[in-house]
Amino acid sequence: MKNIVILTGAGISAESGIDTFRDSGGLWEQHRVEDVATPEAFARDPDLVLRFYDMRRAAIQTKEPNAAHHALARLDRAWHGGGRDLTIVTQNVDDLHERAGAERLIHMHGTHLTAWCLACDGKPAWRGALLDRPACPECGVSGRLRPDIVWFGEMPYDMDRIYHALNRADLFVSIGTSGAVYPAAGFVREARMNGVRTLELNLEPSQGSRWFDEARHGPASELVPAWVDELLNAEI
Ligand code: BV8
Repeated sequence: MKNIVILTGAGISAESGIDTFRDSGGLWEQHRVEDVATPEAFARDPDLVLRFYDMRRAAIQTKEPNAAHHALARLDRAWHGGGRDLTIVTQNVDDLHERAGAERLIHMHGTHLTAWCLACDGKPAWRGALLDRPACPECGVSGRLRPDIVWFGEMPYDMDRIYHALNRADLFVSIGTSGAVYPAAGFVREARMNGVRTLELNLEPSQGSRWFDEARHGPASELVPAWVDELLNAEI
Protein backbone atom coordinates (compact mmCIF):
# COMPACT_ATOMS: atom_id res chain seq x y z
CA MET A 1 0.00 0.00 0.00
CA LYS A 2 1.73 3.17 -1.11
CA ASN A 3 -0.44 5.98 -2.46
CA ILE A 4 -3.78 6.86 -0.89
CA VAL A 5 -6.39 9.45 -1.95
CA ILE A 6 -9.07 10.34 0.59
CA LEU A 7 -12.20 12.34 -0.33
CA THR A 8 -14.13 13.92 2.54
CA GLY A 9 -17.56 15.57 2.60
CA ALA A 10 -19.86 17.29 5.08
CA GLY A 11 -20.40 14.03 7.01
CA ILE A 12 -16.87 14.17 8.47
CA SER A 13 -17.70 17.54 10.05
CA ALA A 14 -21.22 16.59 11.19
CA GLU A 15 -20.10 15.46 14.66
CA SER A 16 -18.28 18.78 15.07
CA GLY A 17 -21.70 20.43 14.88
CA ILE A 18 -21.51 21.72 11.28
CA ASP A 19 -24.75 21.09 9.33
CA THR A 20 -24.52 18.71 6.41
CA PHE A 21 -26.26 19.62 3.18
CA ARG A 22 -28.75 16.85 2.77
CA ASP A 23 -29.46 15.26 6.11
CA SER A 24 -32.81 16.35 7.57
CA GLY A 25 -32.54 19.95 8.69
CA GLY A 26 -29.39 20.31 6.60
CA LEU A 27 -28.30 23.63 5.13
CA TRP A 28 -30.04 23.30 1.82
CA GLU A 29 -33.37 22.87 3.53
CA GLN A 30 -33.04 26.30 5.07
CA HIS A 31 -32.11 27.72 1.70
CA ARG A 32 -32.80 26.48 -1.83
CA VAL A 33 -29.48 25.74 -3.49
CA GLU A 34 -30.37 28.01 -6.39
CA ASP A 35 -30.92 30.86 -3.93
CA VAL A 36 -27.46 30.90 -2.47
CA ALA A 37 -24.80 28.65 -4.06
CA THR A 38 -24.69 29.78 -7.73
CA PRO A 39 -23.13 32.76 -9.56
CA GLU A 40 -26.62 33.64 -10.80
CA ALA A 41 -27.87 33.87 -7.20
CA PHE A 42 -24.93 36.15 -6.35
CA ALA A 43 -25.67 38.38 -9.34
CA ARG A 44 -29.41 38.45 -8.55
CA ASP A 45 -29.25 38.99 -4.78
CA PRO A 46 -25.69 39.55 -3.54
CA ASP A 47 -26.82 40.55 -0.04
CA LEU A 48 -28.70 37.25 0.49
CA VAL A 49 -25.67 35.25 -0.66
CA LEU A 50 -23.17 37.33 1.36
CA ARG A 51 -25.34 37.04 4.49
CA PHE A 52 -25.60 33.24 4.03
CA TYR A 53 -21.84 32.84 3.78
CA ASP A 54 -21.13 35.39 6.54
CA MET A 55 -23.34 33.30 8.86
CA ARG A 56 -21.58 30.05 7.97
CA ARG A 57 -18.06 31.59 8.09
CA ALA A 58 -18.79 32.82 11.63
CA ALA A 59 -20.36 29.50 12.67
CA ILE A 60 -17.41 27.32 11.66
CA GLN A 61 -15.07 29.44 13.78
CA THR A 62 -16.91 28.22 16.88
CA LYS A 63 -16.49 24.52 15.99
CA GLU A 64 -13.71 22.04 16.77
CA PRO A 65 -12.24 19.15 14.77
CA ASN A 66 -13.56 15.73 15.85
CA ALA A 67 -11.83 12.34 16.21
CA ALA A 68 -12.17 11.68 12.46
CA HIS A 69 -10.24 14.87 11.52
CA HIS A 70 -7.58 14.05 14.12
CA ALA A 71 -7.23 10.48 12.83
CA LEU A 72 -6.64 11.72 9.25
CA ALA A 73 -4.05 14.21 10.52
CA ARG A 74 -2.31 11.35 12.36
CA LEU A 75 -2.31 9.34 9.12
CA ASP A 76 -0.95 12.38 7.23
CA ARG A 77 1.96 12.69 9.68
CA ALA A 78 2.70 8.95 9.69
CA TRP A 79 2.30 8.20 6.01
CA HIS A 80 5.05 10.09 4.24
CA GLY A 81 8.51 8.93 3.37
CA GLY A 82 9.46 5.67 1.70
CA GLY A 83 7.88 6.79 -1.56
CA ARG A 84 4.39 6.74 -0.05
CA ASP A 85 1.90 9.52 -0.76
CA LEU A 86 -1.35 10.70 0.83
CA THR A 87 -3.72 13.31 -0.61
CA ILE A 88 -6.78 14.48 1.32
CA VAL A 89 -9.29 16.07 -1.09
CA THR A 90 -12.08 17.79 0.81
CA GLN A 91 -15.37 19.11 -0.53
CA ASN A 92 -15.78 20.94 2.76
CA VAL A 93 -15.17 24.65 3.08
CA ASP A 94 -14.51 24.55 6.85
CA ASP A 95 -10.95 24.49 8.22
CA LEU A 96 -11.31 21.52 10.58
CA HIS A 97 -8.83 19.31 8.67
CA GLU A 98 -6.16 22.04 8.93
CA ARG A 99 -6.89 22.69 12.60
CA ALA A 100 -6.48 18.96 13.31
CA GLY A 101 -3.04 19.21 11.64
CA ALA A 102 -3.60 17.76 8.15
CA GLU A 103 -1.20 19.29 5.62
CA ARG A 104 -1.52 17.59 2.25
CA LEU A 105 -5.01 18.93 1.72
CA ILE A 106 -6.90 20.12 -1.37
CA HIS A 107 -10.05 22.22 -0.89
CA MET A 108 -11.71 21.45 -4.22
CA HIS A 109 -14.76 23.62 -3.41
CA GLY A 110 -12.83 26.53 -1.87
CA THR A 111 -12.83 27.66 1.76
CA HIS A 112 -14.84 29.90 4.08
CA LEU A 113 -11.68 31.54 5.42
CA THR A 114 -10.40 33.07 2.20
CA ALA A 115 -12.15 35.70 0.07
CA TRP A 116 -11.78 36.25 -3.69
CA CYS A 117 -11.26 39.80 -4.95
CA LEU A 118 -12.87 40.31 -8.33
CA ALA A 119 -10.88 43.52 -8.77
CA CYS A 120 -7.34 42.08 -8.41
CA ASP A 121 -8.05 38.30 -8.41
CA GLY A 122 -6.33 38.08 -5.00
CA LYS A 123 -7.36 35.43 -2.42
CA PRO A 124 -6.81 37.14 0.94
CA ALA A 125 -7.38 35.25 4.21
CA TRP A 126 -10.76 36.40 5.54
CA ARG A 127 -12.53 35.73 8.85
CA GLY A 128 -15.01 38.61 9.06
CA ALA A 129 -18.16 39.54 7.16
CA LEU A 130 -18.37 40.50 3.48
CA LEU A 131 -21.90 41.98 3.60
CA ASP A 132 -20.64 45.51 4.34
CA ARG A 133 -18.48 45.44 1.19
CA PRO A 134 -15.06 45.84 2.88
CA ALA A 135 -11.89 46.83 0.99
CA CYS A 136 -9.61 44.14 -0.40
CA PRO A 137 -6.45 43.93 1.79
CA GLU A 138 -4.39 43.40 -1.38
CA CYS A 139 -5.62 46.08 -3.79
CA GLY A 140 -7.69 48.37 -1.55
CA VAL A 141 -10.74 48.30 -3.81
CA SER A 142 -14.04 48.06 -1.88
CA GLY A 143 -17.11 46.00 -2.70
CA ARG A 144 -15.43 43.49 -5.02
CA LEU A 145 -14.82 40.65 -2.53
CA ARG A 146 -16.88 37.43 -2.93
CA PRO A 147 -16.71 34.15 -1.00
CA ASP A 148 -13.83 31.97 -2.29
CA ILE A 149 -16.32 29.13 -2.66
CA VAL A 150 -16.94 27.02 -5.80
CA TRP A 151 -20.64 27.45 -6.57
CA PHE A 152 -22.78 25.13 -8.72
CA GLY A 153 -21.84 25.65 -12.36
CA GLU A 154 -18.31 26.78 -11.42
CA MET A 155 -15.21 24.65 -12.00
CA PRO A 156 -13.84 23.06 -8.81
CA TYR A 157 -10.23 23.88 -7.91
CA ASP A 158 -7.15 21.72 -8.55
CA MET A 159 -8.88 19.11 -10.70
CA ASP A 160 -5.63 18.25 -12.54
CA ARG A 161 -3.83 17.60 -9.26
CA ILE A 162 -6.75 15.50 -8.05
CA TYR A 163 -6.96 13.29 -11.15
CA HIS A 164 -3.17 12.90 -11.17
CA ALA A 165 -3.28 11.64 -7.56
CA LEU A 166 -6.30 9.42 -8.27
CA ASN A 167 -4.69 7.76 -11.26
CA ARG A 168 -1.53 6.78 -9.33
CA ALA A 169 -3.35 5.71 -6.12
CA ASP A 170 -3.46 2.22 -4.65
CA LEU A 171 -6.47 3.06 -2.48
CA PHE A 172 -9.34 5.59 -2.72
CA VAL A 173 -11.32 6.22 0.48
CA SER A 174 -14.54 8.29 0.52
CA ILE A 175 -15.60 9.62 3.93
CA GLY A 176 -18.87 11.39 4.85
CA THR A 177 -20.22 12.29 1.44
CA SER A 178 -23.55 11.49 -0.18
CA GLY A 179 -22.13 11.11 -3.68
CA ALA A 180 -24.69 13.63 -4.93
CA VAL A 181 -22.43 16.31 -6.38
CA TYR A 182 -20.11 16.02 -9.38
CA PRO A 183 -17.30 15.85 -10.28
CA ALA A 184 -16.44 14.62 -6.72
CA ALA A 185 -19.13 11.93 -6.92
CA GLY A 186 -17.41 10.53 -10.00
CA PHE A 187 -13.99 10.00 -8.37
CA VAL A 188 -14.84 6.45 -7.27
CA ARG A 189 -15.54 5.43 -10.88
CA GLU A 190 -12.34 7.11 -12.04
CA ALA A 191 -10.48 5.12 -9.37
CA ARG A 192 -12.13 1.82 -10.33
CA MET A 193 -11.34 2.38 -14.01
CA ASN A 194 -7.69 2.71 -12.96
CA GLY A 195 -7.78 -0.52 -10.93
CA VAL A 196 -7.63 1.37 -7.61
CA ARG A 197 -9.13 -0.31 -4.54
CA THR A 198 -12.07 1.68 -3.16
CA LEU A 199 -13.48 1.99 0.39
CA GLU A 200 -16.50 4.00 1.61
CA LEU A 201 -16.78 5.12 5.25
CA ASN A 202 -20.17 6.78 5.70
CA LEU A 203 -23.13 6.94 8.09
CA GLU A 204 -25.26 5.12 5.53
CA PRO A 205 -24.84 3.89 1.94
CA SER A 206 -24.16 6.85 -0.38
CA GLN A 207 -25.57 7.27 -3.87
CA GLY A 208 -22.35 5.73 -5.18
CA SER A 209 -22.07 2.85 -2.70
CA ARG A 210 -22.38 0.18 -5.37
CA TRP A 211 -19.11 1.37 -6.96
CA PHE A 212 -17.05 0.67 -3.82
CA ASP A 213 -15.17 -2.59 -3.23
CA GLU A 214 -15.88 -2.23 0.49
CA ALA A 215 -18.26 -0.01 2.52
CA ARG A 216 -18.42 0.47 6.30
CA HIS A 217 -21.39 2.33 7.76
CA GLY A 218 -21.43 4.27 11.00
CA PRO A 219 -20.29 7.62 12.44
CA ALA A 220 -16.99 8.95 11.09
CA SER A 221 -15.70 9.60 14.62
CA GLU A 222 -15.71 5.81 15.14
CA LEU A 223 -15.03 4.43 11.64
CA VAL A 224 -12.10 6.72 10.70
CA PRO A 225 -9.87 6.26 13.79
CA ALA A 226 -10.46 2.47 13.60
CA TRP A 227 -9.54 2.41 9.89
CA VAL A 228 -6.39 4.54 10.46
CA ASP A 229 -5.27 2.24 13.30
CA GLU A 230 -5.85 -0.81 11.08
CA LEU A 231 -3.85 0.75 8.24
CA LEU A 232 -0.90 1.88 10.41
CA ASN A 233 -0.79 -1.43 12.30
CA ALA A 234 -0.69 -3.33 8.99
CA GLU A 235 2.30 -1.22 7.95
CA ILE A 236 4.40 -2.10 10.99
C1 BV8 B 1 -19.27 21.73 -12.24
C2 BV8 B 1 -19.59 24.78 -1.92
C3 BV8 B 1 -18.80 22.12 -14.48
C4 BV8 B 1 -20.83 25.54 -1.68
C5 BV8 B 1 -20.48 22.92 -3.15
C6 BV8 B 1 -26.65 16.66 -13.52
C7 BV8 B 1 -25.90 15.51 -13.41
C8 BV8 B 1 -24.57 15.56 -12.95
C9 BV8 B 1 -23.99 16.79 -12.60
C10 BV8 B 1 -24.75 17.92 -12.70
C11 BV8 B 1 -26.06 17.87 -13.15
N1 BV8 B 1 -26.55 19.13 -13.13
C12 BV8 B 1 -25.58 19.97 -12.69
C13 BV8 B 1 -24.49 19.26 -12.44
C14 BV8 B 1 -23.20 19.75 -11.97
C15 BV8 B 1 -23.26 20.07 -10.49
C16 BV8 B 1 -23.84 18.92 -9.72
O1 BV8 B 1 -23.17 17.93 -9.46
N2 BV8 B 1 -25.11 19.10 -9.30
C17 BV8 B 1 -25.76 18.05 -8.52
C18 BV8 B 1 -26.70 18.71 -7.50
C19 BV8 B 1 -26.50 17.11 -9.46
N3 BV8 B 1 -21.89 20.25 -10.09
C20 BV8 B 1 -21.32 21.48 -10.22
O2 BV8 B 1 -21.91 22.46 -10.59
C21 BV8 B 1 -19.83 21.54 -9.93
N4 BV8 B 1 -19.21 22.21 -11.01
O3 BV8 B 1 -19.83 20.70 -12.54
O4 BV8 B 1 -18.68 22.53 -13.13
C22 BV8 B 1 -18.01 23.00 -15.28
C23 BV8 B 1 -17.39 22.47 -16.38
C24 BV8 B 1 -16.65 23.30 -17.16
C25 BV8 B 1 -16.52 24.64 -16.83
C26 BV8 B 1 -17.15 25.16 -15.72
C27 BV8 B 1 -17.91 24.35 -14.93
C28 BV8 B 1 -19.53 22.35 -8.68
C29 BV8 B 1 -20.09 21.64 -7.48
C30 BV8 B 1 -19.59 22.36 -6.23
C31 BV8 B 1 -20.76 23.04 -5.56
N5 BV8 B 1 -20.32 23.56 -4.27
N6 BV8 B 1 -19.98 23.39 -2.00
C32 BV8 B 1 -21.08 25.65 -0.22
O5 BV8 B 1 -20.48 24.89 0.58
O6 BV8 B 1 -21.91 26.49 0.10
S1 BV8 B 1 -21.27 21.45 -3.12
C33 BV8 B 1 -21.69 20.96 -1.53
O7 BV8 B 1 -22.48 19.77 -1.61
C34 BV8 B 1 -20.52 20.48 -0.71
O8 BV8 B 1 -19.34 21.19 -0.90
C35 BV8 B 1 -20.34 19.06 -1.10
O9 BV8 B 1 -19.36 18.96 -2.09
C36 BV8 B 1 -21.59 18.73 -1.82
C37 BV8 B 1 -22.12 17.38 -1.43
O10 BV8 B 1 -22.39 17.42 -0.11
P1 BV8 B 1 -21.71 16.32 0.88
O11 BV8 B 1 -20.41 16.85 1.31
O12 BV8 B 1 -21.73 14.97 0.27
O13 BV8 B 1 -22.72 16.43 2.04
P2 BV8 B 1 -24.19 15.79 2.05
O14 BV8 B 1 -24.99 16.49 3.09
O15 BV8 B 1 -24.70 15.70 0.65
O16 BV8 B 1 -23.90 14.31 2.53
C38 BV8 B 1 -23.38 14.12 3.82
C39 BV8 B 1 -23.11 12.63 3.92
O17 BV8 B 1 -22.48 12.38 5.18
C40 BV8 B 1 -24.38 11.80 3.88
O18 BV8 B 1 -24.16 10.69 3.04
C41 BV8 B 1 -24.55 11.34 5.33
O19 BV8 B 1 -25.09 10.04 5.40
C42 BV8 B 1 -23.14 11.33 5.83
N7 BV8 B 1 -23.02 11.60 7.26
C43 BV8 B 1 -23.79 12.41 8.04
N8 BV8 B 1 -23.34 12.36 9.31
C44 BV8 B 1 -22.26 11.54 9.33
C45 BV8 B 1 -22.04 11.05 8.03
N9 BV8 B 1 -21.06 10.19 7.72
C46 BV8 B 1 -20.25 9.81 8.73
N10 BV8 B 1 -20.39 10.24 10.00
C47 BV8 B 1 -21.37 11.10 10.34
N11 BV8 B 1 -21.50 11.52 11.60
